[in-house]
Amino acid sequence: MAEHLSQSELDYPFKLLEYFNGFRVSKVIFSACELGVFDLLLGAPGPLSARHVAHELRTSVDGMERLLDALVGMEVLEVEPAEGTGEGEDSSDVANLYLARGSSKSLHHMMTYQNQTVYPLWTHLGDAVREGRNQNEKTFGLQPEDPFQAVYRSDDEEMLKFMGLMDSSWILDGHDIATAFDLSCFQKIVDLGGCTGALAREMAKAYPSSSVSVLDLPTVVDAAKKYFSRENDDVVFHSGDFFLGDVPPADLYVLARIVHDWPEEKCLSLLRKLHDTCRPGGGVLLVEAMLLETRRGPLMAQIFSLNMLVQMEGRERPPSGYTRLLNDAGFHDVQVCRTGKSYDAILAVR
Ligand code: SAM
Ligand code: ASE
Repeated sequence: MAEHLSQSELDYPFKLLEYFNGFRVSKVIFSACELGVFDLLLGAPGPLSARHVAHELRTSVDGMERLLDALVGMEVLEVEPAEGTGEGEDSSDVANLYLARGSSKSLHHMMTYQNQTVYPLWTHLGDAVREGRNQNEKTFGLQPEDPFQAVYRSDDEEMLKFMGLMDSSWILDGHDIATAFDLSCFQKIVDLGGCTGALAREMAKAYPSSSVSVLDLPTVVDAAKKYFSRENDDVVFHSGDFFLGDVPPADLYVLARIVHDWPEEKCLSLLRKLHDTCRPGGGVLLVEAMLLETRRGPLMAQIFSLNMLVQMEGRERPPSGYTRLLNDAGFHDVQVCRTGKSYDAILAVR
């Protein structure tokens, strides 16, 4: 192990200390987000003092001062001269674009979900590693047949939070995924487990002469139509269960963040069904955060793989893992496209 650490790390473990603080650093952002700090600053005509922010958001002045100071330390906020009061806090462009609730590229749902659902699960990472299974029972008192019964536990609120998280990923990566390969030859595209339809809309935008539809569980489709629909929506929704019964016929099946949720056998039986349903020349597009062939990175994909252990039943894979699954299901000509962002694309044809 020691040879992987630089000499300066041995003199003083800068990198390790930074990792130790990772949880608290992200908590600063999540808490500021939930308190409404970024929305207030975005809406304000100029920089605001900590006292003013505390007053508006009904928090302690002392606590808010320390929180804002930390956000300045993280370069999420900037200190500007403010009228009358001397100095004040102002949002950086990045905070206005990604952290404020109202912005078109807001990652608010991603932060809420990490903070309220992912972090509690990760409290039990050690147990997940020891036991080799997810921690839904310990964390939420649920051990259902299927991990999505835990994801969508109880009320609509949990489901909407998860759907918000899924939706927000495609704000960042949707266009790169839709255009990773030229998919214009596929007339009918079905996004299986397509959730809110966010990626499907990117596909419809990139391939205007193709028809794009989404299949998801009935309750998810109802919520997608009710809370995530667009004016002049060009995406059609179908209710169903991709493990039970038939899937709608298509030239291209998209499986975005589906394979990584499930154990190998379930993935294989789903892929075999798609192989049997699609015509020759038809294909399947997998969208996942792909590990390097050596599994030595990227760190984000390694962390996602642990997240699948803690919350789901699946894992992240290197290219060879997807190639083998696809070949075993009967697909050929597997092509891999790394986008350089969080998610990558894998295309195979029948
Ligand atoms: N593809 C979307 C994306 O990447 O943003 C959502 C991925 S999410 C991790 C998995 C999706 O599969 C959820 O929308 C979930 O409701 C759906 N799903 C889970 N089990 C399903 C089943 N048996 N049949 C159809 N959809 C299912
Ligand atoms: C899934 C994706 C996610 C299932 C559960 C999930 C994510 C969080 N929980 O398919 C998004 C990826 N983010 C992380 C932290 O893994």
